[in-house]
This record gives sequence, C-alpha cells and structure tokens, in this order.
Amino acid sequence: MTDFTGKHGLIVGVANKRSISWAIAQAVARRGARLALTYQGRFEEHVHDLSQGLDQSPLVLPCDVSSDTEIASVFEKVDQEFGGLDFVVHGAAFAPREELESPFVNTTRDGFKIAMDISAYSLIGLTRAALPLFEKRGGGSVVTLSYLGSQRVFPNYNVMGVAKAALEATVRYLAADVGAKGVRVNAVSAGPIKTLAAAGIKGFSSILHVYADRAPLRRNVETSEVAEAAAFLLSDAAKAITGEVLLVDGGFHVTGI
Ligand code: NAD
Ligand code: 0WE
Repeated sequence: MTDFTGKHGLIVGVANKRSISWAIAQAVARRGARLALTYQGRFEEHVHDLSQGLDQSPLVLPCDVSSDTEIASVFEKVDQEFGGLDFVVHGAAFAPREELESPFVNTTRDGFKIAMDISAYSLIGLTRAALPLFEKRGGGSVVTLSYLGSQRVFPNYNVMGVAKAALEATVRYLAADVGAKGVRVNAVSAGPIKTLAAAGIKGFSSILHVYADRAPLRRNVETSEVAEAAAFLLSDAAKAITGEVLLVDGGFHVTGI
C-alpha cells in the first residue's frame, strides 16, 4: 500500500498496546511516517513506553480533547517540530460509565454533553486546528473511529450510539467544508474488539459471540485489520475518498437476521 515516507501524522487516542489508534500508528510508521502521539493524562507512562518501539522516535504530547488550549498547544508543537502535517487519526471516545449501565431513557444532560464533546465535537476542534498545518502540505487526511451503534441499537451502548451518529454526520459536514482545501475526512467503523474501551462493558463477550456467529466472515475482526483500513484512508491510495464511513466488521452490518 502507498508509502508514508516523508509524511507526518498526529495520532490521538493511544491508551495502551491494545488501542486501535496504536495499531494505526504502527501501520503507518512501518510505512515510513513520522508521528506525534497524544495521550490523555493518566496514560502518559504507557504511551512513552510504547513510543520507544517505533523506528522514528515520535513526539509524545498530552492532549485532553475537551480542552481547546491543549489542542492548540499540541498543534503549535507539532508545527514547530514537523513544519506542517499530512494526517490526523482521531481515536478518542468517552461517556460516563453510568450512561452505559442505566436505561437509555435515563441519559443525563451532563452525560449527553460529555459524550458528545469528547466523542464527536473533538473531531471538529482537531480538524480546524490541523488546517493551517495541512495547508503547508497542500492538503491532508483525517480518519476517525466509529461503531455501528450509530445506526443500530446495541444494548447499553446508549448515549455513545447517539454520539457516534453525530460523529459520522460530522465526518460528512467536515468533508464538504474542507474538501476544497484538499483535506479529506473519513471514518472507519470497526467491529467489536476487546480494548480498554470495551473492558468491563456488561455483555461485551456476548456481542463478540453474536458477531462471530452472524457476520458473513463468521469471525471477529483484528485490530491490525482495522488499522490497515485506516492506513488506506489516510494514504494517497484513497485520494478521491472523503465523507465516507468504511465498515470493517467482517460484513456484520449487511446481515438481516
Ligand atoms: P481505547 O480505550 O484504547 O481508546 C480510547 C481512547 O480515548 C483512549 O486512548 C482514551 O485516552 C481516549 N480518550 C477518552 N477521553 C479522552 C479525552 N478527554 N481526551 C483525550 N483522549 C480521550 O479503546 P479503543 O477501542 O481503541 O477506542 C478507540 C476508538 O475506537 C474509540 O473512538 C472507540 O469508540 C472506537 N471503536 C472501538 C471499538 C471496540 O470495540 N473497541 C469498535 C468500534 C469503534
Ligand atoms: O465506542 C466504544 C466504547 C467507548 C466507551 C467505553 C467506555 C468504557 C469506560 C466510551 N465510554 C466509556 N466510559 C467508561 O467509563 N465501543 C465501540 C466499544 C463498545 O462499548 C460498548 C459496546 C461496544 C462495541 C458498550 C455497550 C455495548 C457495546
């Protein structure tokens, strides 16, 4: 697949070695990309340790995506170090745990705001901050991570499903807005994977079993397979694709019953 030699990317959402964003970082770094990795406060050590494993040493910076000032300072440092940017990976999502454990009708105003802010709005903030850096390279590519809970009801996914629906609509509106600048915006909608974000989710194992039973490929997807699809969308091989949500779920989404 297309080479990333000479390309610079920012990866948001690495928590540990099982993070989908980490698999994407490895997939593009292996093809020659130089990276900046950001972490949410508590994952500082983990991400520093992981970063040692990449060939070209990455910039490692804190970024809570709910903070405009942290977003601004990340792009300032990335611009200083890289003199522009070619791609951004957005792999941050969060809803307060109670929202994933209570009946949907009990979704709180605060839980709704938090889920929307971290999981959907942040794509707008990051893309806006990336634009001047993309401009220096004549364009750019943004990829975010979604889930089929945006379109279908999965028990307990609750307000995260609403946030993913907003995220996918945000992909389309951003794509239309920034396309003239040569900037593409897409999502990979992944099948369920046992990452930190899935840890302790009631019924997650049964979701994995249902996918493996019913998906056309009769198995679950691997993080590396999601990462390869994301790398494709980030690369010049996808230079005519924008506003797209690419399902990487073994075909589960096409099934009826
Ligand atoms: P993960 O826990 O490794 O990644 C989630 C990341 O979100 C973490 O790195 C966490 O630090 C970050 N995050 C949360 N709040 C943040 C904040 N305020 N500021 C900055 N970062 C914040 O789990 P993952 O499964 O790799 O999740 C990555 C993305 O993939 C998420 O958008 C998730 O919705 C999506 N996704 C996951 C699955 C799955 O089954 N694991 C399936 C489809 C889509
Ligand atoms: O997007 C997600 C999960 C994102 C997530 C996970 C957590 C757990 C810890 C958001 N917020 C939190 N808050 C916490 O406190 N996925 C796609 C994985 C996932 O989560 C589910 C799923 C699937 C799939 C929850 C219920 C049902 C299915």
